[in-house]
Amino acid sequence: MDGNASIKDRVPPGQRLTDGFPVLHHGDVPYYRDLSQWNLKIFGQVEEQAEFSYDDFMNLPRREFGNDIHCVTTWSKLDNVWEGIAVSTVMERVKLKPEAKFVMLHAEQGWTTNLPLEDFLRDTSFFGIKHNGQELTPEHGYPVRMVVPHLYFWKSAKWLRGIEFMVKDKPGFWERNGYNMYGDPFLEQRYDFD
Ligand SMILES: Nc1nc2c(c(=O)[nH]1)N[C@H]1C(S)=C(S)[C@@H](COP(=O)(O)O)O[C@H]1N2
Ligand SMILES: [Mo]
Repeated sequence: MDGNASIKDRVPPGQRLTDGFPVLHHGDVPYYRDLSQWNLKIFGQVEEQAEFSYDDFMNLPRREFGNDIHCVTTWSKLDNVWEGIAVSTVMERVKLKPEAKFVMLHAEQGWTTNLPLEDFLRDTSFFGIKHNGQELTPEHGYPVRMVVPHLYFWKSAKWLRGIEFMVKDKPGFWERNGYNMYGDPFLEQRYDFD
């Protein structure tokens, strides 16, 4: 296989490549002046609720992640390099109840998105802190966003503030508004009827 063919295999059906990094979201960008009140809450089907302060979270060990991202509005961006915190690093501090099967990610201003637990726990999913060498801008989710590259990018909650473990799947913000509950870009699961 030549190089071009393999790039083609990395672009899901109906997607076009962009070199830019478009900004997309519902609602207002939070511009934090002070992160002393910031926290990340872990709740739902856990033995004990947990909460990270900004300093606790930023002091967790980080590593580099490389991936391709696919937005449901049809742009894909290949070869992103991120600095982030592995989901397993956070989960070392959390004891899940056996009933936990789904996750709701909670962002600033009540924005949410849902995904199955096993997709959240995949070793390609992570908490993103830097993108292509730069700290995330407020528009792209500063100080921390979820990154779940194997699903459409709307599952990658910007301005992440909470992780809720659930027994049953429940729709998040876009999922209540016609988007797919799962969102596999290679299967073109864009809308709820796909
Ligand atoms: N908190 C929050 N996160 C969000 C969204 C949002 O509206 N609020 N939009 C999602 C959607 S639809 C997309 S395509 C990506 C866009 O991320 P970007 O602006 O960094 O490209 O963020 C996702 N994360
Ligand atoms: Mo999106």
